[in-house]
Amino acid sequence: FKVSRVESAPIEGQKPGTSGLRKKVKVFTQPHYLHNFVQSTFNALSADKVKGATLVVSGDGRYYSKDAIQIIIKMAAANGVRRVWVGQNGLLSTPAVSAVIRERVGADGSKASGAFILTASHNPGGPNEDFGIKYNMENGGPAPEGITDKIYENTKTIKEYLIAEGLPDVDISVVGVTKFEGPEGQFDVDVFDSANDYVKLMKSIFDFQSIQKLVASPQFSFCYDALHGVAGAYAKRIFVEELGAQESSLLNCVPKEDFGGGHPDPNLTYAKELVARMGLGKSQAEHEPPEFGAAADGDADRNMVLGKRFFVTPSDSVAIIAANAVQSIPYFSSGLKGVARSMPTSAALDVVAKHLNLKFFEVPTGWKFFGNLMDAGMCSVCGEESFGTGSDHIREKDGIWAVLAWLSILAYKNKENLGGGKLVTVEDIVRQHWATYGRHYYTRYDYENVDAGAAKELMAHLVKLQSTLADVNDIVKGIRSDVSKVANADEFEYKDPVDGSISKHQGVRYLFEDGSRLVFRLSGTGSEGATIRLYIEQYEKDSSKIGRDSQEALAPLVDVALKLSKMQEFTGRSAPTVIT
Ligand code: VG1
Ligand code: CO
Repeated sequence: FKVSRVESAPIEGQKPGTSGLRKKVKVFTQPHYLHNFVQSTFNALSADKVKGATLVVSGDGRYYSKDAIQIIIKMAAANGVRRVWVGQNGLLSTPAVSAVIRERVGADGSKASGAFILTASHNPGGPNEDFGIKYNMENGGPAPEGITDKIYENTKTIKEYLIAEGLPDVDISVVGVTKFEGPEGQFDVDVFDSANDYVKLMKSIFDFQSIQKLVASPQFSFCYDALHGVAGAYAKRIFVEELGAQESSLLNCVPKEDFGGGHPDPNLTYAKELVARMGLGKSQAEHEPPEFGAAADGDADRNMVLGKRFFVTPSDSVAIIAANAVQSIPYFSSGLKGVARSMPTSAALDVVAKHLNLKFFEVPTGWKFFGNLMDAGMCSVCGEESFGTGSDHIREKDGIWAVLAWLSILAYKNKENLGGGKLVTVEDIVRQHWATYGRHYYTRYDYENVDAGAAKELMAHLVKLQSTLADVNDIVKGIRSDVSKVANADEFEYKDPVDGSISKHQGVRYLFEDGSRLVFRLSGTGSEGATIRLYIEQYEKDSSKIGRDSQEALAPLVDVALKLSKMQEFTGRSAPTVIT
């Protein structure tokens, strides 16, 4: 092939958000749009991460992925990349990409130095929906802000991009290496099995035998919903072939370009089929629900964990995993180095950290902030309220890992029971946790696709209000007398303890005297308009009060949050789009 230099010009709006660049497919398929972003990324990396390097390119299989992969292969070749690794059919979950960067060794001894991940995660897919791309670094984690800022700057000044001419499309449905000759020498495309490296890693972390015993027990039953995302490519291998679950326990496990027309977001609103099966829907399930259910998002880095007729909040989930990891999961048997959560995630993890005397960190929203802590050996388990849980085995959150962690805890707690005793259920584990550590009532209200100007005004109003605590308390008192006083309010700012970098404006917080919190922030993953997120939390230590319905328990705080922010006044919305 030859290298062709194509003249181009900046296109507006290519700023990567919380997790890469996400836009409608129609935006991505404009002339030069993807090309500009990819070239801007190459130009933001140091030369040794491009020339002669090995790159991974794959994603959640959504619409436009296959075309994008061929474009990126040709641009990589033209920019002097030595090899591109592609998961079969272009499929690799986000956690699997992270594992491949960190673990995979090519037949010739090569190691990858980075990856383009093609996903818009939990956003819908298809010709009229979303596409996305993000770059991950040599440690397997998302590019830090220093790099994403540089990429964005490059998109504003780009004049040309490089692409290989005369390089045919590579058949990515067949495993094997295809070799090409370019002006700078050989260029290989290596198509490999999407699941092997990941499955091997999971087997090195968990005790698969003890999980097998749980799964085989007649007292236990299991259900997993991939929402037609890429998790399906792993679920069959791990849950059915390795752990012995029945094939009928897999729902929507065939990856589809449009996720079957659904919203691949594992929460109580969008994972409808699973929710009904678990006996949590409005209509009662026809059969006795399974003991354990879980779902993943499009790129399989998120997870929702359910028990029979029981929802585990993601904030509780990470706290419970942290509290039980050392006994239940071989990878952690020598102890946890520390734990971390994102700022809006509930303080359930904080309480565990305190009890177990663990290092604890609170970082801004988005997985990239956990990476530095893990690289420095300061954090083993971390999580977000947005259905993200993970550990330092990779540098992304990991949906299937979280399910295996829960199965490990269940297997451990039921070691003595599987012969015929009464099963310790998911609900038992959560209630026991609340009894020990107290309960953090928690909910998140999302207002999606709000007018961007209105959302900015609402945030500006909250930032301004936050600076005069006395006024805030006058307003709060006027709204509800049964809510405690605001003790502190601020805009969250984070100083990375490893590299000293500072991230500002990460959300407005109102912290109450009794430990309750209201947090407001704007989403950085949407593709249209703005999404306002409101996070509401209340801590209850009194064991006689930990069994309430969470929406009911939080009603007074919700009332305060909506009035304090003038939500309806600014947005015109009388109700959120989604409550989780
Ligand atoms: C959301 C979540 C955040 C998560 C991010 C990426 O970001 O709130 O916790 O890390 O999505 O997850 P935002 O900026 O929209 O609130 V994923 O599975 O979309 O990569
Ligand atoms: Co995701």
